[in-house]
Amino acid sequence: MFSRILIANRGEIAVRIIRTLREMGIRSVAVYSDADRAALHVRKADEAAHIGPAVSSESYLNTARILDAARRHGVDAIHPGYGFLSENAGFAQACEDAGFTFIGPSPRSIGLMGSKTEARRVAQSGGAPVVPGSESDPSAFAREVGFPVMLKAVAGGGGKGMRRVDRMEDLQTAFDAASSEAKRAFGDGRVYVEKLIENARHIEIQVFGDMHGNMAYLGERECSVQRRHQKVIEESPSPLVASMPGMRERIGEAALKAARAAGYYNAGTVEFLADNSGRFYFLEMNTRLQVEHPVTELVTGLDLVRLQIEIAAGGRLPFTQEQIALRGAAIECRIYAEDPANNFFPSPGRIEQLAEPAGPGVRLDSGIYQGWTVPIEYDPMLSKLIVWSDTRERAIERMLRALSEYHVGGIKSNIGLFRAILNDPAFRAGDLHTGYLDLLLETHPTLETEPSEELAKAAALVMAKRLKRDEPAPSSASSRWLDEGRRDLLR
Ligand code: MV4
Repeated sequence: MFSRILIANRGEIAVRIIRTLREMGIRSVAVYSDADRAALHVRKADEAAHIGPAVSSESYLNTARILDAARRHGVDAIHPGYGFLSENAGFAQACEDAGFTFIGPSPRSIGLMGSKTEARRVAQSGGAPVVPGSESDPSAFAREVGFPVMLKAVAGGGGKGMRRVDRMEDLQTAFDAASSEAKRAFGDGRVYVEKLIENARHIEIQVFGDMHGNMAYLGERECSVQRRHQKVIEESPSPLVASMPGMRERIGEAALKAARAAGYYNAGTVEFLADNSGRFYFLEMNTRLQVEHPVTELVTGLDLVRLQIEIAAGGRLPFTQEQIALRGAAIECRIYAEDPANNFFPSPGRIEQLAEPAGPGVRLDSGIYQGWTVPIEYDPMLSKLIVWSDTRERAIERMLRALSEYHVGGIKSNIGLFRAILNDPAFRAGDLHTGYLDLLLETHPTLETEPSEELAKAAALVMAKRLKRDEPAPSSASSRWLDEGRRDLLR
């Protein structure tokens, strides 16, 4: 087993990995940029290495500087987390060439799945259903299967270089726009075409393989609640999969077919589009641990980071497919420093107050602390709030309770938005698709996500005045203890 591991990442995922390393008795080495000198992951690690300025290209995305830190600290292995260099085949290879174990799949698997067209070919060759599509003539394809179609970047991901096309007259213009967007974003302007699957759900399968040829799927996650390709809520099990007899086994086996065809090992996620009839199509494969991995951990009882490390050290999968059972329901809310009332504009700044939820069935994977300043240079995700309960209904109730305990002061956050979603009848019914959140925001343009500042000030004034006169509050929640506490706060 490894004795020292470097985490080539930051924020909540670095903290998450450090926690498992501590449990395994492996020393953790954090890396940090100028902007992250005081970050939580640096405080929690056993050792820390400064790797450069705030700009990612000179720190968290800089292979030479990360390998340099790995050498200085004498680590055995490198965990890439998610984002940054986690799906960079060149980085995985460079780690191995420098004598460090890369905790993830082979550079070859990463490379295969990095090209969306190559990934389709691999998945199809393994026997997984893929969306009908073509790499040659988009107009011939559209004539044959009909509109709407979707143009996609070969090097794509995250919706960049993607265009919906509804009419033949628009095809060429859309193709050129998608191609130049892809060229700008990925340095690769190649575009291909697929039949568009309307109002689909985004369902993904967690897979795990070892280097001895064993592989299993660990259930699904439903990630349909998203905005601009940014996931907002994820859950496991998927309400759709849970309602369709045999679907979990069918989609799970399809995921394994795609992964096997890529010679896959370690943690991976196979993404599918699914319609309400239970048909599904391979979309792409993510060759990393994902942000939303905790919902799978809560329903399977497994520590996916520990599994990743054991497999990277040459270990065998410690279970067979038959031993995997999903228990209860888990939901994750991604807490972002952004303002839902102002078009989700990022809201970095100093965390002036922080009250964090806890209690039965509540897990908080956080990268922040009170008094820390959220840097503007990186992704504005602050934390992930994850709950588990025995049923989906109770998990929703538990999430609402946990959210009511969560206060982040000094910056804007999307905490209030989740109350609106979790109380929405369509969400409660599990009636989801990738357009769900846009639709909810459209139909409730004045969605109350935060009590207004004026209202908060007025409430504080009323309370101050009442306490000064020694009048108890008229509400049933009032008591002398409560009043005494409030008086204390106002002193
Ligand atoms: C699609 C699709 C409908 N039909 N492909 C979006 C990002 C990229 N990973 C693939 N995406 C989609 N591909 C076909 N043929 C709809 C989407 C899509 C989507 C997929 C997953 C999660 C959220 C999404 C939001 C909008 C569109």
